[in-house]
Amino acid sequence: MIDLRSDTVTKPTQEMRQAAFEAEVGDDVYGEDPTVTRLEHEAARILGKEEALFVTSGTQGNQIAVLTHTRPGNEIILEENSHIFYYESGAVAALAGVQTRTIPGVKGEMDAGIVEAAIRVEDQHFPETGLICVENTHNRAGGAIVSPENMESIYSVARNHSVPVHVDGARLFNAAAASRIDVREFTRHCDTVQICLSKGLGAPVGSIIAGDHTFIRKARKWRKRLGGGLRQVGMIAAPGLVALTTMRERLMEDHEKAAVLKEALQSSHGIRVVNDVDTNIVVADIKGSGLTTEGFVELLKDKGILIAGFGPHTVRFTTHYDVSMDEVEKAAMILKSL
Ligand code: TLP
Repeated sequence: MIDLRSDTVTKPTQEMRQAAFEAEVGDDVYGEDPTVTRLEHEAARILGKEEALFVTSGTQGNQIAVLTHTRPGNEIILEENSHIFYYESGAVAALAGVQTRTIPGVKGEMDAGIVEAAIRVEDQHFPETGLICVENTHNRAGGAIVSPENMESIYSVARNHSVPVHVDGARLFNAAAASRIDVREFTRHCDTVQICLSKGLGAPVGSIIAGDHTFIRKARKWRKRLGGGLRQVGMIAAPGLVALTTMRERLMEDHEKAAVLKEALQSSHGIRVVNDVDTNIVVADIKGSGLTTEGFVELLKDKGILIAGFGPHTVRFTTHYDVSMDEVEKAAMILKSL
């Protein structure tokens, strides 16, 4: 099977397995796991933040950020198709007790003027705006890159109103690789950031949240409250460290694979590519094929390709380390023959 459902399906490399096997460990709740400490220091350095914290997943990282930045009854501003709003099981309402104010984006980017207009003024009737979230790359916008300029304009507005900005950067390294700039060109325009080790970077488990010392101290407490304080966590931090230090450079290869799929889909009858394919995600409208999303997913499965349903008439192809260019070219041939 050529598995293009998500970059979350990657399995740990031999080097990651070896690193897990050999990891020096200790009880991290006592702050005694040298491997996770090394991972957190390295992550903070790469992301240009004072401190970082290892968390179990992207969802946990985002939720800890929302819990740390806000109080129940706050309102948070996010893009209307953002992962935190769309795919996290209503956690911000269930856990943080905040309400959401969604803003339509263009290719994942929110307009800073619209964000500013959505920030609440002081009035006894209104909730307080507790947080603005930006997603980069933007998953439902098809892995779209939110430019540093857009992030800067939103951060500037946010600071004028003393509202913090959190970036869901599950795939932020894809944005940096495709833009050929240091990831800090993005992270300097936010207070806190979450990055996933277990997507394009290929680690089996884990995410990082990063911010200033005060944020991380509070976030550590929320992680504990949520049951995310782990013990000999070096076992899974070690592959995360391999992912963070050795797998960023090669993300461009995934983008090249996505470009091959894009080209194939564009020449398939009844299929329309709807995103720009900035990075490793291709979204296709399959209405013209006469099939439902489920029918299309099944058809490709019968031909040896796994993809993800994305909407009533849309599907998502995601490239990653565990599909080779040969496999992608094979998938492209099949798609062209549809
Ligand atoms: N995205 C997954 C699914 O949940 C949709 C995927 O296959 O793309 N932020 C963004 C932008 C994400 O795309 C994801 C995962 C997360 C956060 C959550 O990460 P995990 O799965 O580690 O909780």
